[in-house]
Amino acid sequence: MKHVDQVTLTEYLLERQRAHPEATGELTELLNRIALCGKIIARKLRRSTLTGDTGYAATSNVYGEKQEKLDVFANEVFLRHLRYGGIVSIAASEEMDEPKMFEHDGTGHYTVSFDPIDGSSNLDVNGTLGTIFGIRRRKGAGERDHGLLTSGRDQIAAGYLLYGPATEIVIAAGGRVAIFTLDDAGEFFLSKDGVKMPVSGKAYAVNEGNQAFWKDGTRRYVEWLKTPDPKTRKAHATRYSASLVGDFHRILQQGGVYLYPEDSSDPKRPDGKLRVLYECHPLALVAEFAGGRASTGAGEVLDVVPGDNHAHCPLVIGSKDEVDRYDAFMAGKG
Ligand code: FDP
Repeated sequence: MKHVDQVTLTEYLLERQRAHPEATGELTELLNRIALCGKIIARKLRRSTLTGDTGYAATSNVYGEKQEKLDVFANEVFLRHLRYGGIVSIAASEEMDEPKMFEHDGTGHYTVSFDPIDGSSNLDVNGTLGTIFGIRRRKGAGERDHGLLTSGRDQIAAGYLLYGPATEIVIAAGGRVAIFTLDDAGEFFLSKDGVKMPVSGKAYAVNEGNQAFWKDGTRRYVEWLKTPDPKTRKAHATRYSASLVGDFHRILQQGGVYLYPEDSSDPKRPDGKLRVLYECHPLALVAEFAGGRASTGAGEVLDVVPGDNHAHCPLVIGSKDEVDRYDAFMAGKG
């Protein structure tokens, strides 16, 4: 049997903190709170198809999308546990029109952006789900949105929770990516440290039903993914789960590429469906720290500065070789 060091998330974070004598412990506390939110959400999800907690709430979000009851629940869990202790000044979520400014504003050193439930269409069918988060240091109180609307490179940590056969939390911080798995004792234990994404991989994830609305470069690229390599006679395999977190988690460990490109299906949303602050920036940081890449097709996702807190951008994320190749196709060199 493989020997696994039983290192808890807290122990791991405290060890990492020791390498930074100037650290106050607030980031460790904040990451622990996010992990706590994940445990609470996972507990609710486990029995939601029995308890009647699935299905739509009476509300819609800012994008006009009907909110699931569990979207609303998960958003409230985050707000409840980010509120206390004066650590977080602003929390911005895909499910709220405006960021929530906590009352102790002026003392909280961090801003948190999050997507409480990613892959909502999987809620009713017990499919894979996730929660995505990005953490920035708060800028001066006088500044627009306290520094929330900045480049993804300003994130000091980011990551996601995955609710699958096991609940896992993936944290990218200090140039490193680590995965922790929730066990029956209610603790997250380190399962992989220093995660490196393979430089190329054989899986691709995209909603091909949108093909008619794609740019020519995207269409030709996906054709290339499906074309067998003359040496191996193998093409890339389609792996699309309708959960960005679920697809990304596979790609992080086995390589490949996920795309939600710009498409012309909705003139109000030419940059595709995904939101810069809540989905694209955090996962781009995880990808980059693991040696992968995230591109819009015209530049690095981490360099995108969102115009508002619900801005969108195209996302092509995964193994470096596959993302480089996408950029080449978009530049007409594919
Ligand atoms: P969802 O809206 O269901 O939360 O984050 C958005 C997202 O899911 C991704 O998780 C997923 O990959 C994608 O949208 C699914 O969108 P399509 O239904 O358009 O394929």
